Amino acid sequence: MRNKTFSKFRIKKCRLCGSDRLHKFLSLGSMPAPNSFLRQEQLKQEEDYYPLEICVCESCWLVQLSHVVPAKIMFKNYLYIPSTSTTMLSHFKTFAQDLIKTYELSSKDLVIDIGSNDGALLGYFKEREVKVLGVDPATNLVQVARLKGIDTVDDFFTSSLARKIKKDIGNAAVITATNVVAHIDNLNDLCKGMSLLLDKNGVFIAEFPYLVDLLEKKEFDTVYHEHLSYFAITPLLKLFSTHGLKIIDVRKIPVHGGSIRVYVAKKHSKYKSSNKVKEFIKEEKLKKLTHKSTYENFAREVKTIKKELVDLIKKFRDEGKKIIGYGASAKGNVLMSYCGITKEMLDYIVDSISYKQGRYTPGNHIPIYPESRLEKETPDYVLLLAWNFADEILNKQSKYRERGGQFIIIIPSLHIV
Ligand code: DWN
Repeated sequence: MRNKTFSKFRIKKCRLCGSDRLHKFLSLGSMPAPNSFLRQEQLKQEEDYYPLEICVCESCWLVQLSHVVPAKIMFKNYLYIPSTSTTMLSHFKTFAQDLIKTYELSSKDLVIDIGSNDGALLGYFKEREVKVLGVDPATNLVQVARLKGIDTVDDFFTSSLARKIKKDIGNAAVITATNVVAHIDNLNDLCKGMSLLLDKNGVFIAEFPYLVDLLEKKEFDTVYHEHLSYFAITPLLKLFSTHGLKIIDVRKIPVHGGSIRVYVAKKHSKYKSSNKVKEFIKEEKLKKLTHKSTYENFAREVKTIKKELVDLIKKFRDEGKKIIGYGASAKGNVLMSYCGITKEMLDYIVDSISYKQGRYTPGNHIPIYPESRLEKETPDYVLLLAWNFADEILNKQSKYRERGGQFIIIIPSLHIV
């Protein structure tokens, strides 16, 4: 079955500063969009492949993808649902409670969540009587949010939508964006919209994977078509200041392999920038994020990991061992595609999300079953494709491990537990 490869989506300019000095440092090959899981009847159809390459802008040092897959293809029907993980649910609950306390939010205040998914985060504000509004383009998830009573706009967040919300509903005391800013192509329009919608002393809080963690823990499989940007504080300072905004605080958070939470306010708001911002900038200088060699070294390390993993799986298969995958994740699809892991190497994958069960992974067509299959079978090894939930999953599968089953974990280094 032929696969159509789209190289036409290559960018010519940096999405943050417009420079054309884009230095490509790693190519992971071409592969389907990472969440495009297939039904049985689609297996014989042609799949669309998109180049997955990463570059760094030598002007503002934003790390970004070299190709942009149209957002409608990736996000109109979306299968990433963080609320399926207890780790993420408790993360959202603590996050919401912390914001309500810090900014003394009440029923008079409006909180808007950009990329609100199934409304899980906003639900924690709503239960405390805070006014909420979700914005998300995934029609399948917007329906779920609305059924939970979370008002949600079924669209991408843009400055024109921000203008409409401001006119129809009013300004926001808080705007949140968890794992969505990295997915947005037009960062300048995002800032314009956010600036329009925030109260004078309003705060925008965004969470996204942190570039330093990606580089240091070699989390190359978090590079996929959905993540257009890989943020550090250095380029973000420039982005926000261009739009009359300032970073007032930064925190490191453990989710998704190491993320940062950035607090942004209007330049003339009552909030002052904390020293944390300067500390992050100093740290990033020490990590040489504005040196091309940093990215060349990362690319070399990734190629080593690929070889180690493929050799290990081939060795186990030659010994007649049975290996399956755990967590039909976007990152897992990138890992399998880049390392050439086929359905002959992994018999099947188990996953907790009902949307994904009964479907097949894009490209290599490995079947996905419910986790309960591991109660009945004991494959010799499980390749943990959702390593960001290692604790939760290893705990959940203690019985499989007591029966002698072992997990192969690749991040931050290849090891078996
Ligand atoms: O930005 C994004 C990152 C944060 O997450 C999204 N664009 C896409 C998404 O990437 P992902 O698909 O790699 O996400 P997850 O949430 O890391 O995928 C985990 C997978 O593992 C899910 O399909 C659910 C599954 N899972 C499971 O089977 N049992 C997860 C847990 C916690 C479990 O116990």
